[in-house]
Amino acid sequence: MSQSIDVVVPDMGSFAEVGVVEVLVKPGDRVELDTPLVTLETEKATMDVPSTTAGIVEAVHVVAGGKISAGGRVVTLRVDAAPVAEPVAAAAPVAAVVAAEVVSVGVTVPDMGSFAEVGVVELLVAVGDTIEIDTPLVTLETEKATMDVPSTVAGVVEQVHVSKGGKVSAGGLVATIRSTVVPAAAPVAAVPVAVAAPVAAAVAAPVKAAAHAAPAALPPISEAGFSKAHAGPSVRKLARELGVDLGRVKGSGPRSRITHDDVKAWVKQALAGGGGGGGGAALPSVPQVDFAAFGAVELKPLNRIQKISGPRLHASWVNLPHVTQFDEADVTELEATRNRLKDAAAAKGVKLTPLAFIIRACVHALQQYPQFNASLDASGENIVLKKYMHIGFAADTPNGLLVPVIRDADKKDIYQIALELADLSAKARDGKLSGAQMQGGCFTVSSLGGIGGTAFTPIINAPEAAILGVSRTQTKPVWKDGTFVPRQMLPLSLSYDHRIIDGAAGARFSTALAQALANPSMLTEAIP
Ligand code: CAO
Repeated sequence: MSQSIDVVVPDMGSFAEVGVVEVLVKPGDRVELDTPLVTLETEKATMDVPSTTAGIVEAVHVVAGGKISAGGRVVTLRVDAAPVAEPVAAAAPVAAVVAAEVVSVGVTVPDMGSFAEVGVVELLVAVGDTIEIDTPLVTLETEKATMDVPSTVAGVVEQVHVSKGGKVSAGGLVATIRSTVVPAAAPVAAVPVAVAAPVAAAVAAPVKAAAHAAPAALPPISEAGFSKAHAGPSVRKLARELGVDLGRVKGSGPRSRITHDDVKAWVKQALAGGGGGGGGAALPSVPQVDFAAFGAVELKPLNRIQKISGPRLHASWVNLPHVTQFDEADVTELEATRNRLKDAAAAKGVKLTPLAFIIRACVHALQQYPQFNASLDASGENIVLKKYMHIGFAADTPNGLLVPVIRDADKKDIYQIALELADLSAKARDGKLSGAQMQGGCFTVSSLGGIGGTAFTPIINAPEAAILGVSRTQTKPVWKDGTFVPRQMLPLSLSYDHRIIDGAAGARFSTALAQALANPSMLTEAIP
């Protein structure tokens, strides 16, 4: 004979109308005593409502995204009427009198359907770890799913037989666990096990003690992002426990899968005030939109360079208060000089583009205003003034944005700078830049002049203090000596870190830059 039992939400203190964030069972599921049924979330904590008895889920009365209060029905369970249960405590003495035996138990990969040779994407335990039944041991990933292999026994991990990046098939040994068990001959089976908790218990089961307060500094979980995040079940559980919105965590695993370490690192960064991965701890999240609901879409993963540069640009954008100063430099004389020099230079294999002159002009301005050749130190209390002048330039490559660095630009004339520009640009486009060729920059120039545009707001290449954006030179009427004359004007967009450079210094720097660009003799001089 069977009977139906409702499991209700226990008393949750002062909370009413609590959000249902996850429904963990569906009709037809078999649950055990304490199997989590739903996850609820208040402003302060995430908690599972556990089943108060073993049985089959007959009906689920809540939906993810809904609200529920204490006493509200969560599920109805069909429970087999069992012989009157002995108190659980009765089992203990029986087990205790039987000599316990330490054995090594091999945990193997369960049947995974039609999959063989499945990739091991994460090892979740190490030799010496104490684990419980169901502690996830490894995470496997097929083309279609990510799954954890749980331990079948409690004990201490004696040996791990798989390695990250390796392959396993059903039946393969995952780990050996040293476990304390009751010998098979012991009369365990004879011990009555409490299969049906008294019905009354269903009314007021305490909220599972495993409920974890969400750290106050972490942003709230956005369910849409959380549910779509590429992560295994145990990572999801950990994220729920720590109150981490998985949608904000960048995955470092294969195909950007989020690992346990990613979740922990994100929390550390968020609590240290670092903004939590790419999301920014205190930043409101961008709405998640199902684009496919509005028409056909195609998913194109970011390339390697975008994955690296994106978070760096974002970090600069959210951490550095940017101000962009716009100006124009009269480059009429400079262009005349460049045209005069460029054929002879080309004969020697040097392409004299405006950028070489612009970098020389930056050297002049940086020498006058050393706070632009500086960085704020990690404590945020000191300015590091650099006695060297390595200037980076943004290079547009088929693989994305790269910033090669011209070392000691202050010691090089325009010809040397032009040669290095061509060499480093070619290497950038061919993917042949070394790490060292992109390090140590003090100031960056981003020239879009060869492409077009009148002005833009470049993002500082943090921790540098400023970046110069250059747009396309245009011939404009300029008022000079009582009349309009055609002049070639180069648009400048100087973004600077307002923590260490004030507005007046920004305007002075761009004025000095414009003056240097207007006087090409300053730029073509030989470097002693
Ligand atoms: N106004 C008008 N024409 C300009 C100009 C300007 N400000 N700057 C360059 N040009 C011209 C050059 O003279 C050259 O013309 P010719 O071929 O007729 O001589 C042409 O534009 C192309 O120049 P270039 O690109 O070969 O050389 P460069 O030194 O100007 O630039 C590099 C090199 C690597 C900076 C450039 O190729 C590049 O990648 N630019 C994009 C940078 C970028 O993506 N920035 C945005 C980053 S996000 O902040």
